[in-house]
Amino acid sequence: MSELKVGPELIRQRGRLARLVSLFEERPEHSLSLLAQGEGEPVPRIGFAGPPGSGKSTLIAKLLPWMVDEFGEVAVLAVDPTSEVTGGALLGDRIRAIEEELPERVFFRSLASRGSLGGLSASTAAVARLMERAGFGAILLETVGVGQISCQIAELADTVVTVISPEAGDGVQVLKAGLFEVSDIFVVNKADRQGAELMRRNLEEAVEMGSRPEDGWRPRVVVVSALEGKNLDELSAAISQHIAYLKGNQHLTERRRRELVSELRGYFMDRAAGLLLSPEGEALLARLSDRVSAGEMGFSEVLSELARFVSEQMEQD
Ligand SMILES: Nc1nc2c(ncn2[C@@H]2O[C@H](COP(=O)(O)OP(=O)(O)OP(=O)(O)O)[C@@H](O)[C@H]2O)c(=O)[nH]1
Ligand SMILES: [Mg+2]
Repeated sequence: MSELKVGPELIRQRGRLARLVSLFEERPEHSLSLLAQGEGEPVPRIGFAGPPGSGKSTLIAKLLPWMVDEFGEVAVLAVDPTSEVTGGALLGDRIRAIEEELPERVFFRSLASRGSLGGLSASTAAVARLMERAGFGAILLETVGVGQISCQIAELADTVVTVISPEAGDGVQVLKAGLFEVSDIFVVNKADRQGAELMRRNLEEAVEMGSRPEDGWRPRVVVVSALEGKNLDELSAAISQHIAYLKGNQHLTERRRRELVSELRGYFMDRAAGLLLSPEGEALLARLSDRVSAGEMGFSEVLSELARFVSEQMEQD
């Protein structure tokens, strides 16, 4: 794997950036080569989750001018496990309009799953790391739908903003998806409609009853109307406070370390499994098992042989 050099100049080279995104989407392990350049300051990743149609994209579009003022260039990644055509396309339209208004400052990309959900979350993490190195000041993630990916948002995003509309059933969907436990900020959107106030009270009660460590973050509940641009200040303040909380407690650094540990473990295990399943690996396993059956070799010697094989093969890469 060749080492990639990526610096803050990349943010201005949109063509090269787009090509690297495609590469990392296909082969997330390439993002590990960026680590040779050392760890930079972690860039906040803010995830927006919630039921379809609750207003995530509208809200992101309305928040972008503030985000850009607050953090500098912003990358928006739409994480769509379903397809490239449905929900993600909608987001695309809305964010692209803003991308045109703030062309130098916003980069939008839709990441659709080509394979497994796990693959989508690995490629999202890889692309987020690329954006971090390219000099973006914040990374926004919008997930589409309330499936499994919206729960994985907690692994990908540092700040989880769950957007709910007062429509019947939205609250239930959030609970069913397990989003309640991972949310740092609840947004009751569409305050211009009936039922927003009741939903806020219910959420606040639920937050009050929930358990959390004494020094933990108390999830906020904010009522807004993305459409009318109402009360967005309160939401942006809550987002800033959460980021300050994470930075103040070294949580961001710790999160990146944990992410890296799990990536390294994952890639090593994938690579080792691939080698043992290769024709050479299969042949070695067959030879070793014959010797074990013949009483010529013990279990720990077998493991040493396998470890040697894996390490020699990996060095040849
Ligand atoms: N009345 C009202 N409608 C809103 C508000 N915010 C968004 N909408 C409308 O709700 C619909 C869905 O908005 P989106 O922003 O696409 O919602 P989303 O959560 O991104 O939807 P998916 O990406 O499909 O999950 C659109 O018709 C918006 O115009 C609001 O504050 N009030
Ligand atoms: Mg959307």
